[in-house]
Amino acid sequence: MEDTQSTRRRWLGLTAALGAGVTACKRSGPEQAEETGPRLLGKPVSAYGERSPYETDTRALPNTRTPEAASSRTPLQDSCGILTPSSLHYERHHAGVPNIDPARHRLLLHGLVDRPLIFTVDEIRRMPSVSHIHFLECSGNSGGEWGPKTGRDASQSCGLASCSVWTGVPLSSLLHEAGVQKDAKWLICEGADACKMQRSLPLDKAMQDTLVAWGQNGEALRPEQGYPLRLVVPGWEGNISVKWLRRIKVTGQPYMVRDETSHYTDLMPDGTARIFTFVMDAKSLITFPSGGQRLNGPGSYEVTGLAWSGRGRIERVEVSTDLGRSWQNANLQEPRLPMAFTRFRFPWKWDGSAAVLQSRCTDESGYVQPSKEELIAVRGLNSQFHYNGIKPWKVMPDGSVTNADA
Ligand SMILES: Nc1nc2c(c(=O)[nH]1)N[C@H]1C(S)=C(S)[C@@H](COP(=O)(O)O)O[C@H]1N2
Ligand SMILES: [Mo]
Repeated sequence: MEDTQSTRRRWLGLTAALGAGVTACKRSGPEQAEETGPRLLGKPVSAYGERSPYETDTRALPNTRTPEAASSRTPLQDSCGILTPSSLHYERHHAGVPNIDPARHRLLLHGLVDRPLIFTVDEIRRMPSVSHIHFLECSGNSGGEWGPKTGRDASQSCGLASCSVWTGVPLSSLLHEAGVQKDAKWLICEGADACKMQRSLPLDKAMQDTLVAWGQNGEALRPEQGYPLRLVVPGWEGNISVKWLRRIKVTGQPYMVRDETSHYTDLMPDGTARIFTFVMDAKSLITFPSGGQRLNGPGSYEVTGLAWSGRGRIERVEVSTDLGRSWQNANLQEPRLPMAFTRFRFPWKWDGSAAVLQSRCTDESGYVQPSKEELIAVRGLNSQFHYNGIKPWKVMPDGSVTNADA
């Protein structure tokens, strides 16, 4: 520990330095900083924190008369780092957010198991848990990018994706507890919301890394994210991460439920449909500068954005500032976690002329994010889901930034 004298000497030194600075400011003009800070008490401590009243980012809300069966979007353009605050995590509900009392909620695990089990939320929370950072992305994200009029800003283009640290029990622990029988191959997972959302989950993935999560970003899940229990199926389309989880039935086959037949299938150019396209392919997005933002004159900027892949880690992100003629590696910020957002940064000197900025990522499987043209060449234009094409932003000479087709 430092003795009081040396602490005081350091403190005096600091105030002397500050004093000199303040005096210098006073001499420089009439707009001196008011001496409010040290004399007035600030707000008292509070039981649950709030952000600064000067911060105004919000989720983008849909223009719809049925907001219970809709989605809100994360403002990725304003994001920093790799985590999404829970209050800005995108939402996708098919029947609104149920109000569930955790004391009365139960999770039933039955079907092809030796011991059917009913878990209370307390019992789940008592089991050994893990915390993992994973993105969640709706496979309908960027659906508008298939068309001629694409998203005007990062949220509109790509805001059905967020990244949180999820805490929960590996689903494999619950399955071991129940004793999975040898004919078991699939799990039918059901939510407690009014639509009783169901999805069929292959047993392999359930055993590998799927979580029954109860925590999000250091506290309980938000009701919008599935409080008190949800599945987190890392790297797979958001729809299969069933929220408000209340039942898992172990079966020998998938059930071909509504959300894997009428939706969440991909109609191909030849009229056949892909089904059970679970994995989210690698994708990246420049968040700054992005549509709706404005550059304040030519000079140095840091182009930054996010990249992620359902197949593991992001290995490489390249940035082009010249309509795709040349590409250069961006810096990847650690930690670079599998199936999580990775932040990339790229120093750029803007000369003030019109420019098109694009990012292209490669994941650890070697998969390279396609251009819109490459994607359409394979998938055609019948698909609503799984769009992961490169997103160009256009910087205009006046500094405004728009989508490239504006
Ligand atoms: N029970 C239930 N689970 C659900 C949904 C739902 O409406 N009900 N929506 C799904 C869809 S389509 C997605 S993309 C994700 C969205 O999760 P989030 O709202 O936490 O972002 O949850 C999935 N799980
Ligand atoms: Mo979704």
